[in-house]
Amino acid sequence: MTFSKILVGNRGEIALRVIRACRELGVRSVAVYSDADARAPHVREADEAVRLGGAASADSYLRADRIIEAAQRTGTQAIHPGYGFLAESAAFARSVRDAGIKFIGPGADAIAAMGSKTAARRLAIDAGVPVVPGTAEPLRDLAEARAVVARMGYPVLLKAVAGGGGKGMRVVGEAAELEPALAAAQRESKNAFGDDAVYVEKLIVGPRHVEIQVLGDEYGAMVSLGERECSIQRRHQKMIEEAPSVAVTPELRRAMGDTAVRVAQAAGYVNAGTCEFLLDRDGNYFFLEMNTRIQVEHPVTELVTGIDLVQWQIRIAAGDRLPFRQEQIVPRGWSIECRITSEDPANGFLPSTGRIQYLNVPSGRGLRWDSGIEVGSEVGLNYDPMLAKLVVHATTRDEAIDRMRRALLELTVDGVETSRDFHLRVMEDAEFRAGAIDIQWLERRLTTLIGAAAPPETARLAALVAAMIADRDRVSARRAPSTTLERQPSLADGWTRTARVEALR
Ligand code: MV4
Repeated sequence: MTFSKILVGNRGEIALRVIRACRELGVRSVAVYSDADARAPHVREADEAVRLGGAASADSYLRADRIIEAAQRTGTQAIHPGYGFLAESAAFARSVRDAGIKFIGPGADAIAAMGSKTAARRLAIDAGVPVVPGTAEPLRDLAEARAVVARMGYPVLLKAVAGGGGKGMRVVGEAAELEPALAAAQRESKNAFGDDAVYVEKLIVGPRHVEIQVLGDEYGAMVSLGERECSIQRRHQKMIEEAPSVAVTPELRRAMGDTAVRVAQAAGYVNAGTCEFLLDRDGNYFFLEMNTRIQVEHPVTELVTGIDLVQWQIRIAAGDRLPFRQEQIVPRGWSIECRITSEDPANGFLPSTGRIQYLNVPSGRGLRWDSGIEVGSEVGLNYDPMLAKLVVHATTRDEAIDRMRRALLELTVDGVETSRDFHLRVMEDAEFRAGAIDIQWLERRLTTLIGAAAPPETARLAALVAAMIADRDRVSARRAPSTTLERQPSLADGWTRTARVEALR
């Protein structure tokens, strides 16, 4: 390892994830933090820490200049950007390199090429990779849009050239909708990205969202690490991911893997990256875009391949060669990840704020808990609502679902509302168990998945008192409540916490 010290330009669970990889590699880590994070776990766990500025991201984790200055001041040789914030900023990657520091990720040119969705499409088309029918250049005006769409047929999807993550997208079902949809897509793109360029694709109806992880070194070697099934998302925020996908056979895995490697190599890609595909009901797949960062859901790939993606990101940046041959990489077993967020599913996933009062973290066989919070953490509105990722690994998909359900029943987060009960309902859902999911599944099933009635006010009050008593027992006396406890077998009445069940007697 040629690095002795790395700066982690991020916060929360991904900062801790990178710090852990550094420790295992024998590399010192430098955390950066905002005023809101002065006492955050990532600051404590790193070997050194540098304050960036105020709580707002714009004053801290988005300050490229201060992050680079912190790296120089602490004598670090490399910066890991995590995900979000500056992770996919070609300008940041370039500034880091120009400062004589290694950016742990692809080159600025590859980031820029994949940042333009039309450039990525042209790259894929030139590499002979299937993309959704549509344009590879921005639409000049309404007349051109009409002409193009007349040839393709409705429905179509307008997309922002600078997009990704669904912003600036508009479905157009018929000719009359085209003019207002084009105006809306351009306006939204301009607001979100400062660029109103929009292009058009045929709308694929009812597909799955399947992505392929790749890893490439600086000497041209590249492998694909199998797929992740990411169809369970709400408003373009993924909520549950798994690896492998029930829809992917070994043959399809090989074909999609080769395709992902072809796209990445065409872009001169180095380090970890992910190619997103739509997979339709007939098993046809279409390249959508490439994410040039480590992704939130990378653990499911780590658990089925046994390969530490973050360690390899660091080793690749340090100039190591990949030692894997493609044939050696075979997914083993099944992994599922639930993103535990501070959102209230019963209230339209409204972000919830507060201090974490009590936390019972699941443990036992086949579990992984990647989290940025602890008891005492203040959950505010400055950053992403994801509190933790609960990840399981088991032999089969059925066993992975059973294990995730068991782990969710063990999980207690007091102090903020969370998505925990929502995830439990998904694990108990027959369609999910059958693997009958696509990108519209969650929206379609949302009312049943958040449907359980809240208990009446008196029960709430009784439950609160009981929880306080139980909490006193747990925290002060460090022992379980002495009453006989009975765990509800399921979420049938939407009310499972042990102490509260007790209180309702
Ligand atoms: C599509 C699509 C269907 N047809 N493109 C969403 C974000 C960006 N990565 C690309 N996305 C999609 N592109 C065509 N031609 C479906 C999605 C899509 C999606 C669309 C609506 C609602 C949820 C979605 C979840 C994943 C992907």
